[in-house]
Amino acid sequence: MFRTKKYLALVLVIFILYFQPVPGQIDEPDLNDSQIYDYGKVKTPTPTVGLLYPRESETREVRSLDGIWRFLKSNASDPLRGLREKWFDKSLSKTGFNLIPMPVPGSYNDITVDKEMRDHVGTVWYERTFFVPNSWQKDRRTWLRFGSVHYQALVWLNGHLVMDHSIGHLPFEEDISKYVKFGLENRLTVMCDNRLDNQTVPQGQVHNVTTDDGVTQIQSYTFDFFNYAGIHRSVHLYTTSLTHIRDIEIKTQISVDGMGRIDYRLWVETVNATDGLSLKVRLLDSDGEMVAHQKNREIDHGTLLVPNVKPWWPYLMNPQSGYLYTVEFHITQYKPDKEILLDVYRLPVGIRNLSWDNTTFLINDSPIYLRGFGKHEDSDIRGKGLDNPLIARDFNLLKWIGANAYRTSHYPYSEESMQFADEQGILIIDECSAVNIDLFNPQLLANHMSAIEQLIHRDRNHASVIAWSIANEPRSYKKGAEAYFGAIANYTRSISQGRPLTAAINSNPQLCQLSQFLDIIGFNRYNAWYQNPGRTDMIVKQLEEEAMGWHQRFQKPVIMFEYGADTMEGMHSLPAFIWSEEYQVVLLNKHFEVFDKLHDLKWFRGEFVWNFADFKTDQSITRVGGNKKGIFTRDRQPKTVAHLLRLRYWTLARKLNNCPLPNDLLTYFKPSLGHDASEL
Ligand code: GCB
Repeated sequence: MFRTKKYLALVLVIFILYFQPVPGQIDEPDLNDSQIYDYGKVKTPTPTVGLLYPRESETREVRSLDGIWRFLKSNASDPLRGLREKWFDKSLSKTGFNLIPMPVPGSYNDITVDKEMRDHVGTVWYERTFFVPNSWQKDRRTWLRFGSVHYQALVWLNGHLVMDHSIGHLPFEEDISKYVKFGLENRLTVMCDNRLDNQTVPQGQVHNVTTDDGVTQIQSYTFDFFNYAGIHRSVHLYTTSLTHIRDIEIKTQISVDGMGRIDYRLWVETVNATDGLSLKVRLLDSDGEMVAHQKNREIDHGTLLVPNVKPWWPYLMNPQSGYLYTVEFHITQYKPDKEILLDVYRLPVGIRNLSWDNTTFLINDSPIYLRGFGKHEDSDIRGKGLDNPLIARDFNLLKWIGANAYRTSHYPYSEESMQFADEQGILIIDECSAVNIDLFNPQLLANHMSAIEQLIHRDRNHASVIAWSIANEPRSYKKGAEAYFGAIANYTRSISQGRPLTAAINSNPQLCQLSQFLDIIGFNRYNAWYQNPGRTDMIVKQLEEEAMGWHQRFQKPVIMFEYGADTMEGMHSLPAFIWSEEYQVVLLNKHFEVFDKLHDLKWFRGEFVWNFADFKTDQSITRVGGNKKGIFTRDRQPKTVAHLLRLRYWTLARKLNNCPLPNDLLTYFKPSLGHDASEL
């Protein structure tokens, strides 16, 4: 019976993939710019459950499946051949094609020296084998979890389809206990499809083009970063007891008398009766000392009170930033003669307040001014693959430069980086993967809502996350945008978990039909770069007027989410000329002048340079080896401007939160300044 169901599911998947509208090739819905749909009929996503980050405990084991997998690239002209021929039924080596070694996690694009591999459009196949011990069989569940695969993944275990997930940059998992062979070898097969169309988030188009070698498919997209693909984040196996904690939601608050409060909800998956189940909760401080505890007959919710709480503060806003407690949940069961421990899960938690109104944005009742970056997950060879040394280096650079925030432009970043942000006190504007969306349509809305739902579900327990960004540079000036964004914003607000809504907008205050639905207005503007290139004398007035325009029309706090200039490291020019290091210095300096004026008006709440580091884009005549607007090079070394930005960010931190300055900030001038930022 079960086999029949699985068979039908596979047929359905093949059918869906086969008839998925690949633009320019098969039927495309007639999307026209001016059509306004009735979005009220679009079903909201089913809330995700599960996906707790895999953590070991007394009751849970975690095993990594990272490493070198076997890999096969399908022929671009026949991406579904592997499905038709059921390559998942046997080892990929039986296909007769050449398999190559492929690191997981990682993007596959830059691993080989093959242009076809770099620019591949369509499906690729990954495979590996693994063993699980017999001891995992009894009274346990075995879960298989992917940190992310871009864009669509189908996963088979020993030939059974166990997962199907779309939208890159987000985790997914399944209980595989029924399919796993305990004490024997297991074969795991993944098909990954990188094609983007008008309904995917982000959107793209696949076209047929005629080349010297015949007709081939190419992927086009309007967003400005390379569409890296593959198994981008770690793959884990983990075990739980049959009765176990499936999901946790945390909300924190601090009252005026310094009492911290943690409200938690648990989703506990139980087997048979829930009689005798109880929950013990312990809160440990960063030294591992217990500071609060509770025994609870209700196993699905409760509140912990924490006297004299140590609040979670952003970096440089308080000497003790990024303070994390650990909340420990124990599910036990009372039998007549004993108490059995069924599950333990530990979650790091920062306790803080977050609030905002029409002008201010407060953390622990103190106003926040954000100084940071738009970033990318991008590096040489690895592409968008999870890379812990890179994450650690980036956080060291953020701290060196005195930043306190970044936006996860233009998609959810790895869970490991979110954990770093909590620990280091770096504030996150958490963005979903809706970049440059256009041609609004109901299926896009459904996928966009799902992208937001999965993002919020994944990241809601992070103290570092202070806002949800629902889109980057959407075509919010177009007819149809109001209905579309009204629907997206309503939905996001209904699940927003105490965070404000924002977006990075490049329309203008008069035309934008999205900003009315936001709590914080973020805008992107490239004065003296895309607008008036070379004219650094045309920044100040225009920028000031634009920022005022956003606030006047919407009466909301305003943040500049993007500004900057492409800069070739090592290219110098005096006087400054575009693309030179000097030009980036002058351009940023002019922006600082405006930011300082705006800051005095209170509602201007932050400045984010584009970009933290140089990054790879698709090939284009406006890009020299990628986007070069980085303050750091792609290999994370500073350009000249990094020193200027460092001076600014630290000066701001000193002025606003009176933090001590680093000794090497201005080595020569330091004695005369005596560390008093007002003299800088
Ligand atoms: C933007 C986009 C960003 C680009 C940047 C640029 O407005 O949001 O993705 O990379 O401009 O440098 O063109």
